Amino acid sequence: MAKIVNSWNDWDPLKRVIVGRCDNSMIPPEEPATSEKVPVDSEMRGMWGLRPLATVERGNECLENLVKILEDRGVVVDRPTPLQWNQAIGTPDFRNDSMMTCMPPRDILLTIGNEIMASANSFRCRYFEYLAYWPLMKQYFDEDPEFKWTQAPRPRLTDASYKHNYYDEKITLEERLVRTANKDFVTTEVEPMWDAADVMRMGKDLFIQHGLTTNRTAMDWFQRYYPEYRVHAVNFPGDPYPIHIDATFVPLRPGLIINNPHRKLPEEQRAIFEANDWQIVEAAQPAHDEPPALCYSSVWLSMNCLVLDPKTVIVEASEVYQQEQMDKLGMNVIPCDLRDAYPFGGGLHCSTADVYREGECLDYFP
Ligand code: ABU
Repeated sequence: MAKIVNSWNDWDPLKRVIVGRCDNSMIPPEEPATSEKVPVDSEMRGMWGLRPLATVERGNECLENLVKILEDRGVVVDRPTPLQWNQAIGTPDFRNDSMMTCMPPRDILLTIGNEIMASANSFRCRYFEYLAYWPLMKQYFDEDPEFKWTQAPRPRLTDASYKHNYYDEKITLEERLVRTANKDFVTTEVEPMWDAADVMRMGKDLFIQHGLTTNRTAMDWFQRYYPEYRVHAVNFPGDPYPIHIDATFVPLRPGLIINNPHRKLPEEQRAIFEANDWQIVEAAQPAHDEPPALCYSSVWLSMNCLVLDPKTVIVEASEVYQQEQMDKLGMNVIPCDLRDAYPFGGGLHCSTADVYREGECLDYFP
């Protein structure tokens, strides 16, 4: 029996990966956690339902572009099994009129070593998304005797999990920034809630973004679950919609990180990198002024790249400035046409979840 699951960071040579699917994707109905994320002027506000079929087909076409690039380079690609996401769901604690999608996998699955853990998302519409990955988890479980198949404690997501009236349509960008600076987010601390895309894995260190999708109780939970790792809470005061670390602070190889220039890591949190001779470089400007239509994410998906090994990176094809910068930083750049998959939940890193990268758990911050 083979070893199938192993990954400790985002840069070791990638050998096996999950790529999401857009099938049956929904714009979910508003709920306490999601309304906070959708900008006031977004064309998506107040709208919900199945995403138009033509956009789903085009999104899937983009994901196939990525699959082809990966397979041509010998990477094994696994795909989830989409559900009918338009079904209403319920638990003893809440009801929701629909689910969302199985894009992007990065929000749901966290791979640390030989363990893949399904996350504890704060969006009710994402409560059952893990089911799309369960056939793959069972396959890995059958084929890899060391694979640890784990589900983080499921949050109850009762009304007590959210600050009510936190969101107000009149809130200005400046007021949002004050909230981010004060680490005042829409979730409460009654239970751990976290998206896997808020966790940046760097061997023995986990850097976890505190923001709209991950709370402080989650940090505490991580430190107790992984006592042998160092868990660092990080936050980026310049981000009015702080969600997911992978369009903000992105490692390319040991010693090198690109940081969103609008979302700088605060001085005191930079110390650990500087003390260990890591270079933090400001990411290049995005090539677009606006995200594509019906997209939750920002233009900074420009830096949401997929590192294949410490010298090779896949960057979105239209993001010419980011490609140019990666090239200057000594990376071989592979462009991939993926922009029309952005509305389904993210860019190249978001659209994937690690299964196997060659390498071991190292201490980069001794
Ligand atoms: N899922 C990453 C989104 C980050 C951003 O909107 O900038």
